[in-house]
Amino acid sequence: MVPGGARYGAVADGAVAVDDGRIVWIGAASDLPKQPAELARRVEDGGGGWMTPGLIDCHTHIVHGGSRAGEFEMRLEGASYEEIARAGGGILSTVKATRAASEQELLASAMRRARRLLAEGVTVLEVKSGYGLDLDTELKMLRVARRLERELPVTVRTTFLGAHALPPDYKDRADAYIDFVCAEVLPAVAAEGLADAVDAFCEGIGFSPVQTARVFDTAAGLGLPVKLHADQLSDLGGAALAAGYSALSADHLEYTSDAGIAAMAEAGTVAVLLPGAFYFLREKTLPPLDGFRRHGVPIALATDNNPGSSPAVSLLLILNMACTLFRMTPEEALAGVTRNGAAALGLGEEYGTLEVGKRADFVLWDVETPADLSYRMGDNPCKQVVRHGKTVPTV
Ligand code: DI6
Ligand code: FE
Repeated sequence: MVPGGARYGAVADGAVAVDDGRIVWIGAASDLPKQPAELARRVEDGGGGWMTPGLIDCHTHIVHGGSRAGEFEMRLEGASYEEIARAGGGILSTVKATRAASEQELLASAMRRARRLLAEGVTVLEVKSGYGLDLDTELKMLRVARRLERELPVTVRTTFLGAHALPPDYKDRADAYIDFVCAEVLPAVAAEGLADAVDAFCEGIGFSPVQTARVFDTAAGLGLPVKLHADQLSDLGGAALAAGYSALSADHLEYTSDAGIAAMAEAGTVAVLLPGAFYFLREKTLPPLDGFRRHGVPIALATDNNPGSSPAVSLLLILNMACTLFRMTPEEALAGVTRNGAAALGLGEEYGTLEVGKRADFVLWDVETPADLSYRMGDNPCKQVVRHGKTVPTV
């Protein structure tokens, strides 16, 4: 019996064997057929720490230019997120800064933020485009996202989010912008192999369900899976729309209806909850946790790192917010950034749990119980991070 750990499928005094970057044996050390030194070329002692899978941040906009600290101040003086967006601030101010930034500048700022995540045991990171909204800048953002994987010890999955906001040059011509995304940008992104998935912002201040469906049809034609920013500020039926396209995930979901949840369950679409944005925008409507539980919809958690609604660079803080604000249990929260985070990226076969055959991505923690990961606000008890079988630096 593992103190505080029985509910986590925990193994006391466990051992893991790694070969060629994958887990080849895992279980109680007492079940090993021989002494570790007789079985392996190299043996490492975990020093009594807890081991979890590498953490997965399955929804970020970590590649972006500029800062929105000024907008943060405006909101504290009374302006709402939607008012700022409608006045040309918000997402569009980040679009301006991202267009103006060089690839090198975008890479440097994204690396600075990503390092903070990596220091807390993140080994898989999703990165979206969507602050370019023109062909060149969307491609630039995705190239930077791909470069992140070459510069840092992290697995990156990229998502094309061309339908994130309406660029100023298409003002009052949203359908024409969607035409452009579908006819030119998405095919160019796919031709360069720059996106692993396609996302859209289906919202009053984003795109309608009909426009979203057009983007999804184009993605399907190119063989790319979809995800959706759905039902964040209002219920436009986004969750059901995403499920209709067998989306990997529907994300945010504060306003999702029971019918939307049922459709997600049916399609196997993961619910990605983003408590950082809920907190930062001071939302009042909670995502329907009980509905997801009742229907058996897997729940993932992510930082949503972005300059407007969640400038968070700590996934552990997100675990705390999920427990405190959404009343998730620490066990649900941990599953949200491991097993279910992997599923939200279509990586469930390779990542997210400690199992034979999966990638040897794991973290050793200096904690008494896994609940400490959600409990200790602002702490970072990460002792060691192993990615693909190799210890990686975390600073
Ligand atoms: N929903 C969000 O919370 C982010 N994007 C989206 O579609 C916010 C992006 C921003 O404000 O820059
Ligand atoms: Fe987002």
